[in-house]
Amino acid sequence: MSVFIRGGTVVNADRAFRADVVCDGGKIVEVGENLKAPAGAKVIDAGGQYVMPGGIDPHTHMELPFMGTVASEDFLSGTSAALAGGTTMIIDFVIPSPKENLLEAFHKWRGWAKKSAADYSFHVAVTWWDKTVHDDMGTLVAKHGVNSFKHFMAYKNAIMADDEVLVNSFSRALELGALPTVHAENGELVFQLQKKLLDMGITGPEGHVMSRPPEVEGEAANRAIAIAGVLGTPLYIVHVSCKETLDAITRARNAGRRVYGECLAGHLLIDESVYYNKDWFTAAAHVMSPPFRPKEHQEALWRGLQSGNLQTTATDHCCFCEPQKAAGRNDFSKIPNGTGGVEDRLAVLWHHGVNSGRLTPSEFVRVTSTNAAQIFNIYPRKGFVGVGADADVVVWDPEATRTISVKTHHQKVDYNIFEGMKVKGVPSYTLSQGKVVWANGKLDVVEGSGRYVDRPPFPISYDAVAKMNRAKTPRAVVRSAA
Ligand code: URQ
Ligand code: ZN
Ligand code: ZN
Repeated sequence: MSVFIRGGTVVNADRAFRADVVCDGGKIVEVGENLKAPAGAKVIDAGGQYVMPGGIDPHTHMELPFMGTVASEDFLSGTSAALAGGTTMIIDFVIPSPKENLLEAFHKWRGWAKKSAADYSFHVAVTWWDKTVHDDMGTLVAKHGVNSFKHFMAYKNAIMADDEVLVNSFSRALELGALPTVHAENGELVFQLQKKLLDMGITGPEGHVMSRPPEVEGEAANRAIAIAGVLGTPLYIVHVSCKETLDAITRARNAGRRVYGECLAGHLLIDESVYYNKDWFTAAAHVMSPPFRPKEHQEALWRGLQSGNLQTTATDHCCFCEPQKAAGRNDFSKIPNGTGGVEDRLAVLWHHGVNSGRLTPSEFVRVTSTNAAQIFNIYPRKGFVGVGADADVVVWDPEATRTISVKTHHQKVDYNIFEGMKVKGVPSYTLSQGKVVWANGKLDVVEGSGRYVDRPPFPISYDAVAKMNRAKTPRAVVRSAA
């Protein structure tokens, strides 16, 4: 069935303009003024509303096995909640355990994700190194549409990548035309600070934020940027939470480096006071890494989005319910790390970003959808309202209001980090592959309708960089030795 979205204002990253939009066969087939509705089309009246590319959340962890448990949100419930909030695609993570074969892990995660109700893709984490990892990275790029590899610089004795893994994997990514990404926290510092705090008898959630000061993130960000610089690779830093990391990215970008930064809706709006809440679970529910920071970091992150030194927004949606968080009741280092947000990202960013005047509607589209599509090489199929693009569209009512609450959200988790937040601007319709899946406050999704989205590598620019890098290094070394 075709859908005719009439009378709205289309908002893309480059401009906003009045146009009708026709969706048919899962694609956008016509965009223009005063169009005729195709016979039999479902008509949506978008008068006074915005017609935007569906959100892309480049950072989620549905049903992630982590810290001795499994995230409560699965791929069906998580993608459904995303659609209810106007996000039409997620990029999740395959996270092999050390020594686990990357291809086997990839196929395991692909199996879990089959139930998705919206399109999805996967970054693959490199958590160890040997020849098989080198080879499997090549297979994942060549045969399975992976163009980004994640490295956790935190989580010592679990999935932490040391410098040997970082240098080998970044180099391999460069050869493949894939993008290295990092969770930038110095895992050794965290490990030692955790021990020190526990020895001092600090066992509550406040110990979590005390064990991960901003400098712990800044050091890792600077190190990852330096490694990428020596090797000549671009770099994407996930969940930038503090000024130290933003400053490192800004310095690199001002020097002409291709370094990207992602920030979370939570880090833009929630501060570290949550960890000192008298109610243990309320505090523990907010335990995620990097932790929520003192307020001054929030304004810095907003400036980062406004200045273009941060390119994407995400949620790091990784949910654990109270019985799961209770594992750390007497030891904060055992509280499963993760919070939710996939349903609320667009609304909180619109309310605090656009309604506040920090972002224009086009800048909102840029940081919630288009930049992620371009960085991960799926634009203009995704992140664009235009002929030929996937009909992943959100019709946005700027006048409608909502109070965010665990009582009404669709996320499978027993708290909401934005609890009680009143927002103005919510999705009235969400279309996924041209089907209306959210309308009048109701979901109408089909389990398993989501597709795995291949993301091609960027061979051209990286090859050129690699050649330049190889050419430069040997001669320079020979000359200085002479
Ligand atoms: O570190 C991550 O991104 C995963 C394990 C989710 N948990 C978190 O605290 N961010
Ligand atoms: Zn992380
Ligand atoms: Zn994450």
